[in-house]
Amino acid sequence: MKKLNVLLLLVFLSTVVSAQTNYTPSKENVANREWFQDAKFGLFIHWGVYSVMAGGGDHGIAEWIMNQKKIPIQQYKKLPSFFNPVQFDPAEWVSMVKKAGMKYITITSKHHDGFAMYASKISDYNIVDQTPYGKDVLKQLKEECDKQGIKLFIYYSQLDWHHPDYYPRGRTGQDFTGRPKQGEWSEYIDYMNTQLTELLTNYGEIGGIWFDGMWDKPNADWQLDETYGLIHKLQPGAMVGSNHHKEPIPGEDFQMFERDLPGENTMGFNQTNTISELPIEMCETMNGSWGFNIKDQNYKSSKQLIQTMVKAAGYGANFLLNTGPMPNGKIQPENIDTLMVIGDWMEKYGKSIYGTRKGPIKPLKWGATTQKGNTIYLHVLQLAEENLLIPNVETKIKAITFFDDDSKVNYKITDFGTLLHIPYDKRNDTDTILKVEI
Ligand code: JFZ
Repeated sequence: MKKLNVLLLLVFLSTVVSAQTNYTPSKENVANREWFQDAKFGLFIHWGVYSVMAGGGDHGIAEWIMNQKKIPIQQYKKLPSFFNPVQFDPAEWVSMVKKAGMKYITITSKHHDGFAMYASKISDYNIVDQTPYGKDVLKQLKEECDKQGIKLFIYYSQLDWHHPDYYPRGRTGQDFTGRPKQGEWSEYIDYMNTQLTELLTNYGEIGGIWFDGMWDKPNADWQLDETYGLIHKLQPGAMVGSNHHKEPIPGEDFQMFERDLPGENTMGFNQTNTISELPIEMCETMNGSWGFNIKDQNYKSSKQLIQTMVKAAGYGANFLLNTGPMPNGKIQPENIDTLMVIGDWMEKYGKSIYGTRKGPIKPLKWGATTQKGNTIYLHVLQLAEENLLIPNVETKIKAITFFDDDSKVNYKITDFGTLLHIPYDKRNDTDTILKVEI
């Protein structure tokens, strides 16, 4: 009898932890995963009513300002009335994305503050009902994406600092919000599923859903079987991913890494060093903030960002680079400048990134490798001398040339590895690319 109880408990628990068990991706989904891996480079957009506060004069605060400054809902809900992005021009945004060499956009539809940046019917806490702007930015952006051939992915925060039924509360959004100390968790799950249904039915074909916030209540019953099942039923091609910092859960279609190369953990977020066989993506900020922060001038150089993208590609990962648009609807000019430099680089060297998969040599201090068919692209990012010893590849090398001018690279295969001669005058400051034909 006791054994049976334990068994029943185990069966019960395994359904509580909940994943979309027995999930087999549809044909469209499998095709989209290939598309995704070929695409390699996308724009992340964090935009919400928090952008009005521009970080509040603090470094490192933006979309988290409600929680970090302990702003009660009663006060925070005044923000939408100041949000009026009259200069928002979706055509400008999407053209910029194309010029940057990016293939997709992932935009926040609802962040932790719970405010919907689209026309939600289930809650009037949304951009159309609460802001003087009164228009659905998601719809406008999607229409422009369709026009210009850019895929749109939707970020959705499962964590919610506004909804009363997000209860019991998690690590964040606690008493300061002023919500009653009660709530019906299952009501919240229903609410979330309704919003996701809106997002997956009112905006045409969506690239995927980028979840975030499960980490706020890691042990809650998120009922992912239902949510993931719903998404895959409404749009079988849409890819599901979640920023839970753990190994992918059944029902997910890609794995993501936040501000770290796959498998690395310099930020303290990543809780697994397993890199899944699923498509992978790494997201990164241009300064230190996701949402608009007026004080954060800590911009990474375009060289640094290109090198990170190259290394990510060396792991087979996409690079999702973030911008936090301003409350007037404009993209920060500094970000546009950086994106244009990266775009020029992509136009010249994109062949060594787009459509590639991780190369035979995993990223090392000197650089990374990507591969497409019989060509391995050797990206030399950092090299003090003229000689570079790399691990031998298994297949026979036919020729090695410089990407820039097709001139031959002198090399010697030894027992210890392949020794390459890379003269200083052949160097490219950002990335010296060698083509290895096998
Ligand atoms: C999350 C969000 O909180 C953040 O605002 C942004 O959207 C980013 C892309 O994703 O970042 C996290 C997630 C988890 C933790 C910290 C930041 N955490 O567990 O401390």
